Amino acid sequence: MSINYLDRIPNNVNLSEDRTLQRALEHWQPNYLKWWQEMGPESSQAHEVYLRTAVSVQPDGWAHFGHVRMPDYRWGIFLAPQDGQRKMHFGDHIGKDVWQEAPGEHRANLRRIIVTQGDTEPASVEQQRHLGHTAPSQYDLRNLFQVNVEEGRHLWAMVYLLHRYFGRDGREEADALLERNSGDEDSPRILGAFNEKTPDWLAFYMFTYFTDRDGKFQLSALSESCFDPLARTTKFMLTEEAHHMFVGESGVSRVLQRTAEVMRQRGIEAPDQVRAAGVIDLQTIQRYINFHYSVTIDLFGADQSSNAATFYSSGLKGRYEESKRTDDHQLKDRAYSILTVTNGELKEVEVPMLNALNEVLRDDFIRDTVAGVGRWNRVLEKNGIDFRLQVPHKAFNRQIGTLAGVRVSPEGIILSEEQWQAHQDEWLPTAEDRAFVGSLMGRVTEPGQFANWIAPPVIGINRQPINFDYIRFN
Ligand code: BYC
Ligand code: FE
Ligand code: FE
Repeated sequence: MSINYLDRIPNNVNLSEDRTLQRALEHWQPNYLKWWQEMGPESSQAHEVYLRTAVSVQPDGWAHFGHVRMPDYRWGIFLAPQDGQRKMHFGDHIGKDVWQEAPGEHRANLRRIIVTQGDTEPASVEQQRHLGHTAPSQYDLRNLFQVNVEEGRHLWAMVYLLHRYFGRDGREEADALLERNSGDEDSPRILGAFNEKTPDWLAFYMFTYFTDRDGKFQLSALSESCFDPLARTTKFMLTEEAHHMFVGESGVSRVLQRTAEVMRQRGIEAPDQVRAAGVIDLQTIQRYINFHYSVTIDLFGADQSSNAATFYSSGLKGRYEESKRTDDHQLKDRAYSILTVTNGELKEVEVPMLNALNEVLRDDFIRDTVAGVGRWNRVLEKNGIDFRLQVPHKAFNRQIGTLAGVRVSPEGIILSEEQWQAHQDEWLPTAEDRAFVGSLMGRVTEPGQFANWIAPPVIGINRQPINFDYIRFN
């Protein structure tokens, strides 16, 4: 299971034994590198960045740290070890051996799931490509680049599956993953949130907190898949996801810490006074939360979805922590409640659970998310600030599913179009909010120095000091 770094493409799948596959991937590799140069982190190609690289897929000690130029990062193909005993543990085929090849009758659905997953990875790199110009510290810049190279590797993970298991159409899909681009009018990325902008570092921390957490839940559901190669590759991807969410959670915490400190020291509360002190007001932070939360919960898909039922029953995609659940893992006669609008009111209605599995996963995500927002509030509490952040109502600002386009306040009150128009600037980031946050963004490059609007982290990367040279600018 050790990783072979001697091959042109590092891997632990014995790539050199499958010459056709190796050639196909070696053909894709230069296109990937070209995409990285054109659409990856701007003006960063010569920097040496203190990155971690996987050296083993075992849970302990898989990482090696060292300064590398990002284009030289060893992107490769790493799958968690195979468990030869694995049986299907949910859906219609419970008890049978898991698939080692793509099952013919589910091939199209499986490919579609892999393509959708794969599409998000380069999309996020594209969304974040400008941020290097305004990093608040070397430490943060390094974290951005670490996230970027790992999202690049996640693309590799899905491209491997497409090439290895889907023949010609898989190769075509792998090419298309480099051809769609975030926000492109003619050929956008597949899912909504991945066509939004990530214009500033507050947006970046929100994205890694909320949207990478969609990654955690979707990948967890895919790591249950009865298509074993998908389960094994997503399992390894999950080990990298934890760091992305850490960057988001600790990033927002540090912004809050700095704002709270300044508010306390100067005895100020009003947003304009807080802004005048050069830090981000809590009301703006709340509006960013409202935005990123609502576009991210849309990523779970429609609350009633026959696709979701099919994916589950056929064994392609499980639930979060499927193996730990104690029901029958078939869910044929179970119900689940979803929110709908009936006679102008939000009401819960029971629907067949199989059709509501997107909602089940969304609710798992929401529970996890709310816990972290509680940790953010403790930062405010410790600083003696009364303001509390919260996630908006599930029906707020939705574009997908039953709640799409319904006008609902963050508290969950149904509104007329006029009421919505009159108040939306209090609830979602305005052009002026973004301009203000943008005005704070300036590049800080001295080791150990931080922009005024964010507190330093508690500890450095890999037990290095905070003033370590995480980036060698060349
Ligand atoms: N935007 O029946 P439905 C990550 C479409 S994040 C636009 O609900 P389904 C990462 C849908 O495609 C994890 N369109 O669909 C994070 C369908 O279209 P068609 C990503 C949307 O298939 C940060 C139609 O609406 N992984 O890794 O049940 C950085 C009907 O919807 C959206 C995955 O998503 C949307 N938000 O559910 C880097 C896992 N939502 O067929 C990386 C794989 C739905 O009518 N994907 N639609 O044209 C899936 O499991 C499913 O495709 C979805 C959608 C859960 C996304
Ligand atoms: Fe990813
Ligand atoms: Fe991620």
